Amino acid sequence: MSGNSHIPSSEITPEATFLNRRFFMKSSIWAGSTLATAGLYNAFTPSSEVKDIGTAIVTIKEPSMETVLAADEKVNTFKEIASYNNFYEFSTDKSSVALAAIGFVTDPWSVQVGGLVQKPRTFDLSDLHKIESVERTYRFRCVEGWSMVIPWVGFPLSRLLSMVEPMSSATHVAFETYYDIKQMPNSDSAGFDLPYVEGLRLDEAMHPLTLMATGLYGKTLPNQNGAPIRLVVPWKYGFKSIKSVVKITLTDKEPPTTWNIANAREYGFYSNVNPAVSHPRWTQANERRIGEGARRETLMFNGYAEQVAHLYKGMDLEKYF
Ligand SMILES: Nc1nc2c(c(=O)[nH]1)N[C@H]1C(S)=C(S)[C@@H](COP(=O)(O)O)O[C@H]1N2
Ligand SMILES: [Mo]
Repeated sequence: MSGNSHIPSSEITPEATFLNRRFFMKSSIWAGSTLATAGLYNAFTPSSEVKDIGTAIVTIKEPSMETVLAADEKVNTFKEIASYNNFYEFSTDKSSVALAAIGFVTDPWSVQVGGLVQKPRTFDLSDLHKIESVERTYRFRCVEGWSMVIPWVGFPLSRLLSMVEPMSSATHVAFETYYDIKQMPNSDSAGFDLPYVEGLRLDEAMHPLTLMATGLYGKTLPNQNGAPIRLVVPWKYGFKSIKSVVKITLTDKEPPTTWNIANAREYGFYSNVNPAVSHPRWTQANERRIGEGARRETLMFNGYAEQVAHLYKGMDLEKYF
């Protein structure tokens, strides 16, 4: 069962609040008003809107990590985000995933973190809820050519990785989705081998934009969006953002990734959003923002070039697509 049982209703933020607050991020919903570690953030700005919703939550301004949306960019509605999904284990029809995933058991849950780390550890939900979370509104672009703007709740993956102390030999991070043919009705027809696996370079995984999302719109993550915990890497195509994660392994090799195994010509390991590198079936130069008519131009690194371009300095992005 998912549901919002552990979030007091007074702390659930109405959608309208997000629309007015896109330049601000809020500290942990689960941890109440706990403030983020100094050092990571350099300014705290209590917002009047937060007072309006009657909570003790303090907004945090993180200038370097702000999602600066263009003036004409709107946050997608909860309904749009929760009813148009890719989660092939449940269905390959985007509008059928929500219903197919309705009974998915996401509590109890555990995430096993190991490999090249000093302190391997299995995190259960209560351990994960103790990790300080933030709200981040990110553009999200699927390689098929649609996109949304999503207000996530989660914590930077770097916080989790720091807790297990990666060894200096670790260069990459591998992720694995929960897999149970009894709970996932489309397992045999997903079109690729399960469990779904993904990977990042360690520096990508440690980048402050990289989140483990546990909610959206201030609510617990819906099953169809990858409950109870999924990766979000906003400058990469959506398929890198692996859902319902149960295993995270630090390695010294580039990990295998589901879509690359399925079709290496179409899907590379990096999969950075790049309007200049085309895909054999879908243009990457522009995109259809869900809820809008006209197509939008796709931005380099999905609009996060300022924050992430340095990670790929000197790399041929046609080759490492
Ligand atoms: N385990 C798993 N994770 C997955 C997928 C999937 O089929 N299985 N689909 C990916 C793709 S292609 C996209 S675009 C995003 C969609 O996320 P959303 O439904 O929350 O928008 O999830 C990604 N993560
Ligand atoms: Mo996707």
